[in-house]
Amino acid sequence: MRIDIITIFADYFAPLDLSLIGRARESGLLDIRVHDLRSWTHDRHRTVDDTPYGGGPGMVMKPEPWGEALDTVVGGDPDTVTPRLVLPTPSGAPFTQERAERLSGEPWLVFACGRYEGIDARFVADARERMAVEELSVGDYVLAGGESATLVMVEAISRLLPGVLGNADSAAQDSFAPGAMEHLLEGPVYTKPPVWRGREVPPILLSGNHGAVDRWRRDEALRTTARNRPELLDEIPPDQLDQRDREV
Ligand code: 6GU
Repeated sequence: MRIDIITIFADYFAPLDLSLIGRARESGLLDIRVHDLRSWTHDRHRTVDDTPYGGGPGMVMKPEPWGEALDTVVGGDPDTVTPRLVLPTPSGAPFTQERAERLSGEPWLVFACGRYEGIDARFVADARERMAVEELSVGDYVLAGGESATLVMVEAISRLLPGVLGNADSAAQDSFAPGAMEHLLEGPVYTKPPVWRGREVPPILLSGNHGAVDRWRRDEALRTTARNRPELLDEIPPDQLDQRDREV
């Protein structure tokens, strides 16, 4: 997969050299290119923003650098694939695991990281004429810019690419992944030593009884969900709940 990121803070993306994503880039599974929006300005101050028409607080990002940046990154060849443009914004649709899965199937994504009060709407309208555009939010709070939201989305998408996770099974086991534990949050996990500061690992996890372990994990997932996200329990289709579930 190819991912282009356009930003005025290219240094913000240094973490993409590390860990899982760093290895995926080295192995060629991921081609991530970070671009400085200011390289498409032409004035001495490399201006990317201006005051909003209609008045009001803050600044708006000018359309010209964004338009030139997108033209350059996307290229002129109409025979090659066009990317999907992602606009991180608190006004966007919710970025969920389902969206991450869908986006992980795309060959090419471009993230346009806005700052200040956002990007001039004509840039978005112009882009929509040439490619699919998604405005996405990572949660109901306001960040200073799209950079940290882009890091979140790129990580969630990248780890779903075949070969990026060490254990091919681990993405399938995630909270929010489709399957038997869909709608449930994962419960507690344990590793060695068997006793730490007087606290034992739940003996069932040492029993070797896989059926009993699965049942215990489901019980704990139900308890964790009831405690932290009770509204998720209402999403579970009744036929996916057995008698034991209802007793937890
Ligand atoms: Cl994607 N951007 C900004 N600036 N703030 C946000 C957000 C995105 N998602 C939630 N808050």
